[in-house]
Amino acid sequence: MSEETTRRIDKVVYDIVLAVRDALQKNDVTFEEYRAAVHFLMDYVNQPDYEVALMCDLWFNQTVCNIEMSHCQGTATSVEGPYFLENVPVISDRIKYRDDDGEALLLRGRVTQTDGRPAAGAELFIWHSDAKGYYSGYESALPIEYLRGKVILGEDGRYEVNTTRPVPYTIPLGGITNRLLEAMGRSPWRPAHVHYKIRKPGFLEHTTQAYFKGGAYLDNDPVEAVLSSLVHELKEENGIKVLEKDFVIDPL
Ligand code: MBD
Ligand code: FE
Repeated sequence: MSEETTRRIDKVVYDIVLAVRDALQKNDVTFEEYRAAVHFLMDYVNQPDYEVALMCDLWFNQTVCNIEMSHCQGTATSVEGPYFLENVPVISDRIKYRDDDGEALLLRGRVTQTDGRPAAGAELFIWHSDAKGYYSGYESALPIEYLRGKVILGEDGRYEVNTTRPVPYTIPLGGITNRLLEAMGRSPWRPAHVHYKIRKPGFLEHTTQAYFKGGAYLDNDPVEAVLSSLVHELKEENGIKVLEKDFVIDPL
């Protein structure tokens, strides 16, 4: 490892240590409380590993997005969450769903670059939960060709995809991360959302989410990831709800 990397790791990790010490001091934490916390962390080791990712994403992922945004000109980015999958079907105008996956929703918009040109050839990944809050690929009854896909954008950078409208969602209720939230008196509910990720060589990977104006839990997201610019008002065309969202991606 280079000396520079060693210095960087020491700086960040030791700053975290100092911040934790500060919290312990400020709250007059007892030895008993400290031991209880250590035992709780030991319990995480025996859980499915996504629980660790879930806890980290819950507290820290949006912060990293905010840091990234402070150096960027593109549209707002947001938490990837634990349910992104790489090897999904290429789609054009339709995400595969089942009859009972809920209300129809049309996703439409355009991806441009900070230089104003369309993001031609970029990959746009879209994924969201079903009407019960499940993500495909994580439930055996819901294989990955459902409720997710990847659009290869054409010269105009536009996309238009039919799918269904996701509903509010809880983080896994039986999991240890929810045990932590419960112990803190916090809610496991996230507002309904659609996930997006845009990739184009030479550009920063752009990961974000869209929320629905007027939806439940917007003010009480445990992930603290609902930025006002990510809350979208649905339009209605020919009896179908439309979520219009444009993206601007940054060069590397
Ligand atoms: C999700 O669906 C999600 O998007 C995030 C950020 C955390 C947990 C579950
Ligand atoms: Fe999600």
